[in-house]
Amino acid sequence: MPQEIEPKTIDRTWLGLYDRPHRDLREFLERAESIGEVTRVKGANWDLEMGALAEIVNHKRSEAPALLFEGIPGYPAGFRVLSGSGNSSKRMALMLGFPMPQTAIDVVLAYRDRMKHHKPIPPTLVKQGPILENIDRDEDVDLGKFPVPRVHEKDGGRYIGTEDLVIMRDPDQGWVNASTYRVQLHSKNSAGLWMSPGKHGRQIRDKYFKQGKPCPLLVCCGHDPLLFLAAANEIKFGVSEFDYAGGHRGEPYEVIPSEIHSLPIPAHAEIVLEGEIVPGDVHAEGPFGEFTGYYASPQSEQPVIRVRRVYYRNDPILTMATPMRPPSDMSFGRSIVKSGMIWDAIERAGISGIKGVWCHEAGAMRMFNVISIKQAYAGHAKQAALVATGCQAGAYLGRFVVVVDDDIDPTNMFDVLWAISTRCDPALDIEVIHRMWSGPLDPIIPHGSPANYSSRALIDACRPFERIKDFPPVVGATPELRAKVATKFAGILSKI
Ligand SMILES: Cc1cc2nc3c(=O)[nH]c(=O)nc-3n(C[C@H](O)[C@H](O)[C@H](O)COP(=O)(O)O)c2cc1C
Ligand SMILES: [Mn+2]
Repeated sequence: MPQEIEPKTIDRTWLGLYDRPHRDLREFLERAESIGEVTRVKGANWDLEMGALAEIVNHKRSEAPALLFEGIPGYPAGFRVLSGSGNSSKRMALMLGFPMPQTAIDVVLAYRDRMKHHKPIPPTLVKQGPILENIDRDEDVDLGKFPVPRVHEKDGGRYIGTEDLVIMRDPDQGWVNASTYRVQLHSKNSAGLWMSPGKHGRQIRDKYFKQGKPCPLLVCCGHDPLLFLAAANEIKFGVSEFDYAGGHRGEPYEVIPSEIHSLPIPAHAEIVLEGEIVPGDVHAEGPFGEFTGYYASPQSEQPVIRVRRVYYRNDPILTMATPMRPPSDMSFGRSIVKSGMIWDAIERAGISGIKGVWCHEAGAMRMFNVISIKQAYAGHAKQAALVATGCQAGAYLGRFVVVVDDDIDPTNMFDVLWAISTRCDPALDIEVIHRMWSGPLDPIIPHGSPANYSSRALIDACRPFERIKDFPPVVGATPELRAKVATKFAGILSKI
């Protein structure tokens, strides 16, 4: 058998405009700007103005452009902040190497196709890269040199890590996890780290702390948005987000071993902090306005990162995500990826007939997820709902999973509510599952509760399978009648 050789760009097209992935965040921004997907903003203050502008712009319209803040008062002219790197169908497709999308579902479908042959590609070790242009060591570390935003009015401070990667090595198995956890600026060389119970970084931290050891880490605060996509989504424990993102890119990321802990620094990143958290070394952290739309967890004592190295490029770009009452500068992009991941998980569980998945932004991209299926047998709908609510991509902080027939567009809230209203008999078709994975950010869990659980409702809004054939027919003209009448009265219709 000849060995199967997969060309690098087998299924990658970057909107049909490029034949290789962007090298880094800067090249991604150039490409996005050339198709009108970036707006530059001069003169916004780090203190609340960038956060409020992100809110105004993203509440004004869906798929708003990314905002590149430059000329930030009080900072060197070239030091920039970026909001909303991947928050549109086009930016998401550009990031992942997909064709030009017409709708969000096109991106979800492309993601699902990609995952049929996606293979993780581990990073390549290199010695040099632009991230080494500047290195501040020990007493020269001063996080205050970056225009770190205070995002919302009731936040407990400034957050240097929002669209970040917290990079740690599992002490037992040696694999590297890279995930998005919020990081608050405490002083010129210290920062706070908040990780919810169950998250991989939290599990890894606990392994070090149980042995009484410090947990070494890097915080990358500006990078290719594809790395953020991997870091901010629940992928398998034991699979490095670097490898997963590399698999989408079709080429390995280049990484440089860090000076103190030999952790992988993305060679083309913008700003990377290196340090460690130490058992018992804590400081007040938060509150922080979160993605559910609430300040759900009050200030609490959290581990302190003692920062001993800061690596940064000339004129660095800090990436910022602005959680808020949705929609936000990341909610659209996250709906796309979460929908693709849950769809993929249902199919990997062996279930057929899935026609669409959409995790609504109004449900904070996790809490109101709709699946449409072509029912093939009794119990099909509930089987899909159970996987969607229990799979790794869908389990954390979920709430409602709704399954609808394939004549309902899962992205259309009006149609979904019509299906729930008319095809779901609450006593029979709503299943409640108790004590599922959640955490302190869940507004339904009382402050300080040690029980980080919440329940799920699985809503079967499909026609009952045994009655599919004789369920009352839907009222509406046939396509033929509609077309005939629309043609005859085209003149009137064009004025309405
Ligand atoms: C902008 C943003 C900020 C986030 N902040 C946190 C956080 O502070 N703590 C946390 O536990 N999860 C946070 N998350 C969610 C995690 O990134 C997500 O659950 C991810 O899958 C965690 O990685 P892991 O699966 O390797 O644990 C955030 C997500 C986003 C998009
Ligand atoms: Mn992980």
